[in-house]
Amino acid sequence: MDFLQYPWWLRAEHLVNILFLTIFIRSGIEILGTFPKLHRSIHTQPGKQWAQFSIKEKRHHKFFPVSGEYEDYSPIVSLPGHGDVGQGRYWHFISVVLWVAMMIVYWVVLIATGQIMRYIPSDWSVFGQAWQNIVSYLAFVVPEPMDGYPFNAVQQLFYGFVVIILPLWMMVTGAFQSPAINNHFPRISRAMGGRQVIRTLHWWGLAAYLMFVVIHVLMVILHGFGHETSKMIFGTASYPVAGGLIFGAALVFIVFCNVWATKSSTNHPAWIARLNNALVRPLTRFLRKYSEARTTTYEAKDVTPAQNHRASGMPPSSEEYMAMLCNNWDDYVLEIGGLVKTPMRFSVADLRRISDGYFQRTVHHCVQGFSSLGEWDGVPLERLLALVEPLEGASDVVVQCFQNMTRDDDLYSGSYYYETVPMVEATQPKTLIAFGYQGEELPMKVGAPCRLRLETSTGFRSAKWIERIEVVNRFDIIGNGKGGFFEDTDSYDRLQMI
Ligand SMILES: Nc1nc2c(c(=O)[nH]1)N[C@H]1C(S)=C(S)[C@@H](COP(=O)(O)O)O[C@H]1N2
Ligand SMILES: [Mo]
Repeated sequence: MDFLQYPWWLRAEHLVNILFLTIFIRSGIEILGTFPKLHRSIHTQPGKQWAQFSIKEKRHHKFFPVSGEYEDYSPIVSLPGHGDVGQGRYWHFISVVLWVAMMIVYWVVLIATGQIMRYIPSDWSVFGQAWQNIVSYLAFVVPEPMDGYPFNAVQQLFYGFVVIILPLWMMVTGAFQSPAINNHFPRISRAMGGRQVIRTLHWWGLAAYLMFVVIHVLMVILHGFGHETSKMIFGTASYPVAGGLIFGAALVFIVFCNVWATKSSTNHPAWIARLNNALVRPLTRFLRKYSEARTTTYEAKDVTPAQNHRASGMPPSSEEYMAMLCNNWDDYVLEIGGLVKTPMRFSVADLRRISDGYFQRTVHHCVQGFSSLGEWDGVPLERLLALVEPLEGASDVVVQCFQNMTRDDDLYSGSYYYETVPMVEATQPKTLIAFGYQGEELPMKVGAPCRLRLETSTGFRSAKWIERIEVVNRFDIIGNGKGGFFEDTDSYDRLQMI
């Protein structure tokens, strides 16, 4: 086997990989920045993080919703910068979908051609040699390549790690960031240490990529920039000037792509949404169809106590809402109307009766990254829909909230919070109208008198403080027409199963 040459497809993959790496590292940092803390425990209680990338402190004597955790990173480090997590997630998934496709082709070709062996140590002595290579580098002596290989032992181990182990690591830990996947395979998630440990493992992967990039670039310079880039472009070290120039041009192009991506997100967010719809939606549609939440794994002792539950959003502040709250919801009725045969109204006591003791324990996944493990008492929405009987053509269930974002939340403006749920999701067994938590009334901060739970979607769709529910045959005439408050205002994707 000839390992001294670099086949053209390997060189091509190397260049395209640099582009993908820059996009998903930057967009990954954007996502991290919206909840710049790492936890071991699924409950993500403030003050219990083991690492943080922010200097913000928990504010005492003040309600601290999780939107206060947002960090405003510069577009130089994050894509697109300034906490635009909707666009950051679009870029992360667009680049990851393309990158995974490329990596699969690359691995198949590596295996089919036998070139995979260039990255696999031929015997144990390679590890000993690698250690000597490190000692040699520390003395600023560039070690000799191994016989039959274009690189030395430590490089072989290093490349093997980045080409095979690290991508697999990122794919698995990344997949489990998805609420659909994580709640569909709760046992596997648990075996890996749970949602926050997996998030931390994904972060260690990011750290490994960053360290790799720094060391790899240093090595290229140490070995000779022209010499090395000639190998990257032509497969041999014979054309250092041309290699250096072409590789330099490729880097300029990659910077250009990153600047274009950043600017497009700011100036033409809808373009990126369309790109996402074309590339990522097939995957999210698949997950919506085949990944129902399973809830049997968690026990009562695993549940996040209500008072420790991290909350998102400021509760409704209208007098009407307060009056009902003070009156223990005796005056509240949940109306389900719209395109249905029999519009109906349910008091909380009615809901409790129909629920007949039903509850589910599930992991909550906010797009920001915080989590909790809830025990929700409620009625599967399916049962309520069966009572009101949606008419022919009914396509979505609209959940309207008491919360007026301009009035109630300093950080947001816009109208009332709402979310639309396609019938396929609305009738899944774990789609719940929750009115209680661990046998108690639903605390105000988590959505009293009742809230939606969509367990295979990211948290923002689980609308809290429900005022009324309406069955409709189109949602594009509600709000800005994108299907929900954050979809309308913040580039969030309604089909957010990942
Ligand atoms: N009405 C309303 N519902 C909402 C929100 C909100 O701001 N207003 N925030 C959403 C977001 S972003 C998340 S992550 C979850 C959080 O649920 P929790 O507060 O129970 O943790 O509620 C969702 N439902
Ligand atoms: Mo969220």
